[in-house]
Amino acid sequence: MKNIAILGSTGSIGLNSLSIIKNYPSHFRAYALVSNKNYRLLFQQIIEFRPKFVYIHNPKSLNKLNKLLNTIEHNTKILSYNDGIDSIISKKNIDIVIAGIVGSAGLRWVISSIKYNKKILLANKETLVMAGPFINMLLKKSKAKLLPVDSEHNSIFQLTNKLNSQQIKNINDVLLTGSGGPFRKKSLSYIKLATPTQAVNHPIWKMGAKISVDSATLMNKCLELIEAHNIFNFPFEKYKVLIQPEGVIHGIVNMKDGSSFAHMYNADMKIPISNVLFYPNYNSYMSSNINFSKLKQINFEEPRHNIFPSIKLAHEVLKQGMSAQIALNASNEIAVASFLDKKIKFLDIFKFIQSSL
Ligand code: NAP
Ligand code: MN3
Repeated sequence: MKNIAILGSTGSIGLNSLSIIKNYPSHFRAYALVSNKNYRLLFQQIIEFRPKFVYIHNPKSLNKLNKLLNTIEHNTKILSYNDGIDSIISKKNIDIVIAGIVGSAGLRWVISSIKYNKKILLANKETLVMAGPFINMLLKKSKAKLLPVDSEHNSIFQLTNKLNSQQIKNINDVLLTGSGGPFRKKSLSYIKLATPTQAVNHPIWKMGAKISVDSATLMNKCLELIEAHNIFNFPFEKYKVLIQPEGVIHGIVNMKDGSSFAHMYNADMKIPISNVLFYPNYNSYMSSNINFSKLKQINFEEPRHNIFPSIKLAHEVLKQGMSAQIALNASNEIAVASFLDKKIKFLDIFKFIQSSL
């Protein structure tokens, strides 16, 4: 039995994780839940999963959660900002941490999880964009293990795990695929006027608002290039981005002998999450395969670099170094929040990032 801490339990990654845990009660137990504002959903999760510990970040939500908890009998200890992050992560019984908080708020939780030698399932890519080299340095000194949840990185992880050292040396390049987001086919004049509702309406994945906007700007692929660079040991030039609108191929490894390995499944985050949850054991999660005859075709195209400068930005900041990566991540996060608040227009996100850099 493995005890799990789910960081961001009320979010998209958190809900997918809980739905796996629920189906494997003899393997996994939701031991600690962490969230920010959504006290109503957290309350439901406390009733359903009976965690030992809960941390809620937002003070107003903490008050409201406590009021709800006064109406039931429970044995959950409620922690908050004043108790600190270590107070939860340091618990000896926690075996696995699912890092599913969105944005830079996730960084300190990952640092704490490394400090306490946890197995970390990393969805929070911003951590590696802000602090990749620092995180890798901490990992070297710790017994913690960091495993990728992000679908592209999880696919590359699974593919390269199946290759021997001779084959690894003979990799030509690694393709990070992306669906292209909701504006893949839209005209520049449409994109200029795009609303938050249109931007978060992702054609393939159902995800949180921030990553959905990142998918629409292709900044998600920018962040993922930097993420990949910090997880795997290939030179940066080896990573390429390719748009694959059906969202069935999640990673491709091209070999020097002309062959390619592609990792495929129906877009469902429970597949990569369960892969690393069970790792190093075989993934016992059951799901249906792609129905290839129904799918009929798989298309590929290059990103529209003239409209979306995101991929170029990844190359730029990696050349410039850590301060540029921190500035890129922070300015993107603020710009996306401002766009969602209707304070700036969609394409202003790029202007904001570029001027910050
Ligand atoms: P989401 O649905 O917006 O969920 C974010 C979660 O983080 C919520 O539970 C939120 O709590 C919590 N949170 C936010 N700020 C917090 C803070 N300061 N302290 C504690 N908890 C906090 O986001 P998501 O789509 O699950 O994405 C999470 C991360 O995974 C992102 O980094 C994203 O890039 C990455 N990722 C997601 C997917 C996906 O399929 N969703 C795929 C690949 C990678 P409240 O809801 O209570 O406010
Ligand atoms: Mn991804």
